[in-house]
Amino acid sequence: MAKTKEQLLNILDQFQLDEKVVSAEPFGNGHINDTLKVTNEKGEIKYVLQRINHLIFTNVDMLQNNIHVVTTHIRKKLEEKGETDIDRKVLTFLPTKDGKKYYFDGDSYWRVCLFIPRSKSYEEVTPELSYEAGKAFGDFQTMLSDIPEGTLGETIPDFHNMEFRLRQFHEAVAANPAGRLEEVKDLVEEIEKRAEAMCIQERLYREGQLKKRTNHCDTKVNNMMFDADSDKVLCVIDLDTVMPGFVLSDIGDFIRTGANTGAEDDENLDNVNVNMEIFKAYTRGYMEKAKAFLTPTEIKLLPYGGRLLTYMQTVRFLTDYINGDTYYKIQYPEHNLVRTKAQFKLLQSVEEHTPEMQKFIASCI
Ligand code: ADP
Ligand code: GN1
Ligand code: MG
Repeated sequence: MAKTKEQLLNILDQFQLDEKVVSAEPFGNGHINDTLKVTNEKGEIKYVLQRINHLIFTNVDMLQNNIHVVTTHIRKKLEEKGETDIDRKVLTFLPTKDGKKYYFDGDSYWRVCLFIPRSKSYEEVTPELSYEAGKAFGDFQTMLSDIPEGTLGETIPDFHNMEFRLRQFHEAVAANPAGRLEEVKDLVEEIEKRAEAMCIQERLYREGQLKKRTNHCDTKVNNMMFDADSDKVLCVIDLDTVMPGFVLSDIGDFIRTGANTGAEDDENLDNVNVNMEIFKAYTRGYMEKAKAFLTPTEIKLLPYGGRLLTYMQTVRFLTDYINGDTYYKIQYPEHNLVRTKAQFKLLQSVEEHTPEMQKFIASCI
């Protein structure tokens, strides 16, 4: 439900803010939550207000508890390392006046964090930024690698479980609720051809050869803040999906987003290809940090990360299109189909470049 300015200010008033705030305006372009920037009387952006999509994150208590554990853990690590300027290096969420981690206004769940000053995010990256991003996500996983098993819940159960995503896809195909199946049958066939080969992680896990670790699970380029002056990464943001899962998520999703020469919803498929310079830079940065904690089995799997996450996203967009757009926010009726086609084009490009990717990763070890 859309909120008036007065209602938004009233929501903000439920939180322990240090300053008087006067406006909350839309910010960012996520597909799931609603994000607003909040300004003070001088017109400075001070806070970020988010409405949590509780149809997707159904357990808001677990979600906010996970985020609390992760941000406190990172803060402690940064303090131990003797870092300064810590409020710009980890998100700081503010409690409500009655000490809760979120506010429920009767229909929506809200949270507030500090806006990170003198920072910027990118929708597209250069190889230099990509290298920084690789190091930052490698660091992020390293810092979280000693959170004891069982501490964090799965905020979306089986979020990056490929077998589960294929089950949802098969259910959509069988039910065909929006009558769109005929139009996408070639894409359905392409998904089926690759299905078995894309479920390696789940099989290895069942056989006891792969463990779960704490992943970010949404390592899109715009989910990290860079320092406005130095272009070094300050902070990893968008922590809703930080949860136990398989290791390929955090290399794969960056390659899927950062190393795409086109847009995620590009209508011109000629624009969409994998940018190998971005891939190499990210992988080099990531490996520098992640080498220390990766097991030999995980290292063997890495070259397959970009392919897997691009395939998974193709499956998820297509499932949503077949279901009649019930999950992702769309801007026009064919949006999920356009996203599916662009994602599939990217997958084909990643497949073509797989031998080159394998060779490069081997050279980083
Ligand atoms: P979404 O779920 O909508 O992707 P994000 O948490 O990623 O939400 O926020 C969207 C955008 O808002 C980010 O890409 C970033 O540019 C900006 N942003 C979010 N949180 C902050 C923050 N604490 N400080 C500065 N900018 C932020
Ligand atoms: C969603 O919230 P946002 O837009 O960063 C989605 C990701 C997808 C992505 C596709 C909770 O991320 O998993 O990869 O869209 N998040 C959730 O662009 O489903
Ligand atoms: Mg985001």
